[in-house]
Amino acid sequence: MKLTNYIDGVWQGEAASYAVVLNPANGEELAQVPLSTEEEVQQAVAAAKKAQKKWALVPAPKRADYLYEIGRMMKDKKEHLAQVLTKEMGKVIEEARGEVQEGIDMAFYMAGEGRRLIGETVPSELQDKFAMSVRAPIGVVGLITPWNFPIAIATWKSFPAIVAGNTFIWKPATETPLMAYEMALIFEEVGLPHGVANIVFGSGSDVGTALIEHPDVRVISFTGSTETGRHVAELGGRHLKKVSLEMGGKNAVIVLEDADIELAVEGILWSAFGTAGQRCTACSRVIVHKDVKEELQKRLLESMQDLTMGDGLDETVKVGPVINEKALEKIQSYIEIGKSEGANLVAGGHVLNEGKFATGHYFEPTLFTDVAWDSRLAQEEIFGPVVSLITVSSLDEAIEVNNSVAYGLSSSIFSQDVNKVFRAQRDLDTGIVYINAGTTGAEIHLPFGGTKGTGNGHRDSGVAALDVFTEWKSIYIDYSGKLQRAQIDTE
Ligand code: UN1
Repeated sequence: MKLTNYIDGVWQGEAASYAVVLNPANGEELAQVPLSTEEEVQQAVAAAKKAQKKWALVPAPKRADYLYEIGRMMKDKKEHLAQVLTKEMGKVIEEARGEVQEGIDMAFYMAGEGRRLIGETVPSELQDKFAMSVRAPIGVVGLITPWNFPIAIATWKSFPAIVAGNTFIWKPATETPLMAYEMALIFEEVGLPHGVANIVFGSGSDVGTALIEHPDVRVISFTGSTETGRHVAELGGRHLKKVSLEMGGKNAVIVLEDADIELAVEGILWSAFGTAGQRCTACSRVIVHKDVKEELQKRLLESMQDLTMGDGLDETVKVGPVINEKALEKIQSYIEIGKSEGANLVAGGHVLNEGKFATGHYFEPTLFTDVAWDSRLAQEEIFGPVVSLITVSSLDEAIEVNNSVAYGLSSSIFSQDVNKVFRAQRDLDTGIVYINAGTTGAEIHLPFGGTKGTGNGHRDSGVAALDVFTEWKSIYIDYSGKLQRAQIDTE
């Protein structure tokens, strides 16, 4: 199947060049994705700009009605969407269903915002004067989304954007365009007015750059690597764009001496090896108290034996492939780095490429122990199924090690001591903290994002997402019939 861009409600024609989309589980060709140029971006922005004027005049509860319809349709198509998602991204089907559910939840949640979009009324300093602030739409927004959550993250950005009265151009990751194609079909089926939702496929350096540089695109919301995010911020800064960034993580599970070890093992397995470790929230460090290190390590190793690998469409499979060859190479390079730094490789560490694994991109769930907290293995994002066990002697040390990385997305602590967990939630320097759960599984009605190298202060999801896609507008209405002067006519 040859995909086409979706601009102004029209599926466009042939492109000059295409990239091939492969199923990471078996190398099967799924589609060809157009590599668009600046010209297509110009067209899409023009369409979005034209549509936005009208869209902003549609009352917010009516804009929300489209989101209810989109949510219902996603619900009807949930299984189909999950199957396509597993094929193009590789995550196991159970997780793919979960990701689609995240998108459905976002549709209904943001549709509810259509009847709120709450502003503020405050008293004026002056008599017979009324003061209020409203959330105004910003205009045309650009959404750049990653391959690891090709549908959920797109909904985190596009749904608040449209309920608030903006129109958007979405550049999905080149590796996972099929979710965008499926969403465009849904936009079309629910009759979303043309030009409100536009999709332009292509590379970050062409389509992404053109979007960021276009004077009519007022917001860029980006999720992806810290390296690319930095570039987006620099370019966006030059063009005075509002740029919202969600980037990497080096998330840790802390296991204290009084933890429920079985529960901690379950949490670690799910967060470290789910999505083959390719979540920005994935657990890639376990910071364990020395008194329970041996027990935890033993139980982890035993449980890792049960992690069946294979094609994520097989319901019995727990760990699917990673996205592509480049990802395998990167993970492999960290195995070498870990070994050379003196960490102890106790499980996994290999690419699987024989038999049923021959045509896919599979990496064994991997555990290193005796990892130094300041080694590259423990500090850098790997984005694969690799966990580093770091031993500490106290809660204070655990928190310090947790906070030692350049990222600050998610953290978790397993302990039964209420005093310790309350202290930990205060002191862990991450945007998300879990108590007695792994580092993954954020819910869509809470702000999602992180501190330090993970972001630039903005949040996806929750009401906080509306801060990215609205501008505060303060309105003063003087009904005194005379010119009153603030700060001067104070009597
Ligand atoms: C991501 O990894 O980029 O909290 C998003 C979670 C999911 C979202 C992850 N709900 O793990």
